[in-house]
Amino acid sequence: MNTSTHQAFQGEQRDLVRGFTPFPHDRADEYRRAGYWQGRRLDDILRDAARQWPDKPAVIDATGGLTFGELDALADRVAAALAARGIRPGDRMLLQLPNSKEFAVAAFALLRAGAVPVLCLPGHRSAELGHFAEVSGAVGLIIPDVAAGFDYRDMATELVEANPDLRHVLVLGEQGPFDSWSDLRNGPDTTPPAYDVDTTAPAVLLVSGGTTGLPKLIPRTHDDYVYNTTASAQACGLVHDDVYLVVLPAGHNFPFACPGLLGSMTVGATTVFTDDPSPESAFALIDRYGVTVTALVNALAKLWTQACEWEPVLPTSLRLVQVGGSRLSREEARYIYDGLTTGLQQIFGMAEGMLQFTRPGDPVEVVANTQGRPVSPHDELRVVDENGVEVAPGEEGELLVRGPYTINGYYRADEANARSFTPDGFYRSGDRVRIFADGPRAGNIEVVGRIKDVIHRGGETVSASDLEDHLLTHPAVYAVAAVALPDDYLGEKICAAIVFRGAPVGLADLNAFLDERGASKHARPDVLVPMPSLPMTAVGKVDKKKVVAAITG
Ligand code: OOB
Repeated sequence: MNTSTHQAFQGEQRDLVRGFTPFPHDRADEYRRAGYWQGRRLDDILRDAARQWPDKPAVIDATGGLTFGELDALADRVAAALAARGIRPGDRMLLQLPNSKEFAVAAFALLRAGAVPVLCLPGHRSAELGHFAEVSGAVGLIIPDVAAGFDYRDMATELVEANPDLRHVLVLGEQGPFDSWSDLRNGPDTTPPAYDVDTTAPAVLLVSGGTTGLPKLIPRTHDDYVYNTTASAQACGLVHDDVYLVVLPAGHNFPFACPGLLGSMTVGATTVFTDDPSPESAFALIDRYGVTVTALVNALAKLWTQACEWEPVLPTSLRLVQVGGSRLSREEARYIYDGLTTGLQQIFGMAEGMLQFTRPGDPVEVVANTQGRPVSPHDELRVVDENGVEVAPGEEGELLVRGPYTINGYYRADEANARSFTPDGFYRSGDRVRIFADGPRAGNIEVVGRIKDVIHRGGETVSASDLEDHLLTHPAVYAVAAVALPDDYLGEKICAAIVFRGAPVGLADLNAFLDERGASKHARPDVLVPMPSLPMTAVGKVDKKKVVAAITG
């Protein structure tokens, strides 16, 4: 590389770290000394897998498969083509492909080129993508032509008009007015230009999972994310012969790296992709490839459990089903454990970093009643009251976290950072939890709800998750969201949006049931709205904003 090109590359990489909060030096040193941070690039996970198991299938989808050797060579080839088009190390690129092996090719090609993928979900639309492009300063995007009836090229046209910095639009399928992904993929084999990588700088930008406002960007560094994947793979006891199924959107942290696609690679396990989460289709795939591990959100885990009652082909090869992303009541956990698999593993995770897992082999008491314990011995957890003071062991409070793979700030978001991080670098999760201090669950966490998920009814503050838990014990209630509706007299009134298993139950009967259970007198729904299903976020969590919008019109 000549000197002026080298300087240009350095410049791009400097721009990447603008608005990025690095780990403080003392903690970084500690994580290196502990052996967690190894100075490895994220795409070295693939490089190393290709060296060790070149002929083992790495990724499979409906159109075929690629071995680790093939995927590695393809990542190089596409990376060289990206570089030839002017995509520089440090550049950000929005990646929004459906679940497919092309997602893996694109993610690794970008990483190989030194570019930073912004991992969007297929359900994101121009409002989110425009926001990600603007905040990240992305130079382009990679999209499918049409998926699930939505034309991503139309959205790209709109985005490019509003944001001329998006110079590279690559389309998988019919390219329309843009460039063709296949041209890059099917070009000649070449080696991408070499460059230095600072493994303490961001490798990928994840998007935050909140349902309030637009998602924030979450910078995950090479060092922390490599550790995230290897530690997750270890906590799941993932082995070479496992077969992992990506059924949640592949760009979400959970199926991408907890342990997901990346963690599977660290042990040479094969990853199968599907963009059809229906039990009928997924069970057939699980059977065909002998899938042993997968990651689900609650709603999907319950749907699969229900389907076990009638599907002719059952997912018997599964040894571990990770369930996480939102609260799972004890009844729901037990339902999944009994009906789908005793290999249930509860995961409490966040794109911001910290992960808590129950472990294979844990007693059912722990698996069904807790959300597990930290993945790293160096995860630091604090449970605090509303004044930020630590509560007594076993008491409820807000969870603050810090550790070897938890971010120290959102990307280019000073205001949010001032709110979301303590001066000593703890992330305020907004989750209300307790950590069991004694008994058979000692050391494990329970997520009680979101700090702000409360309904202010008259002078009372009612916890939505409390009420949801009570209602979920009713045999006719399949799913529920307790939400606040505006009320002239009370300020807010309590609404229960309920999906019933069969015929709906009336409000008076439900309230009599709550009386019988001894639920707090204040936590009684004022309004009951039966729904065929609850509206979901892009990854499949109940979206309460949309529930309220659906009810209030
Ligand atoms: C995962 O990540 P995100 O970033 O989409 O969402 C994080 C938030 C958490 O702060 C918490 O509020 C909620 O989702 N959450 C749970 C939960 N797991 C996540 N709430 C209750 N119980 C659980 N088990 O959702 C995510 C990331 C990696 C692995 C798994 C999930």
